[in-house]
Amino acid sequence: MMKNTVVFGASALLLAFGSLACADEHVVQAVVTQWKPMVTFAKPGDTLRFTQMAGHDTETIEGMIPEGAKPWKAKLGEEGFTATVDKEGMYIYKCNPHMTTGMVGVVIVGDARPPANEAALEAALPNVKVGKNMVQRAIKKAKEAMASGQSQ
Ligand SMILES: [Cu+2]
Repeated sequence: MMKNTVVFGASALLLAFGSLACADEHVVQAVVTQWKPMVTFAKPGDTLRFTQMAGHDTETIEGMIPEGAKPWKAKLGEEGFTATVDKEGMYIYKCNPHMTTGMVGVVIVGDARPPANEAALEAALPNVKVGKNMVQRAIKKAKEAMASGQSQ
């Protein structure tokens, strides 16, 4: 009886650790005026960690994340800022100082192809106030990355 309880306890502990270890952290570097990688693949619960952020910030673009997802915004130069992506779909984010020169990144969460909100993002594109063409370019890159299965 006692032994069973101990074994059960150990399994529960393993399960708990297992689910924790399952969430991955993806590093996104700010390199000059680009995100590297520009397109990241993730699963719900993963985090993005932004590095080399001197002179940069990161913020999700309004209307360019899955419905119900939590937007994020780092301060300018905030090193090691992390954002957790809980909802499946595409998230598009920018660096405010360099958005118009193409510093727009995408994280694709989950395995659905196309992502559930891809059409919604494209439909919302006309509402993007600044750097619309760069958002469009990022969506195109994301599609290429999904087709090849490689982050870019
Ligand atoms: Cu920047």
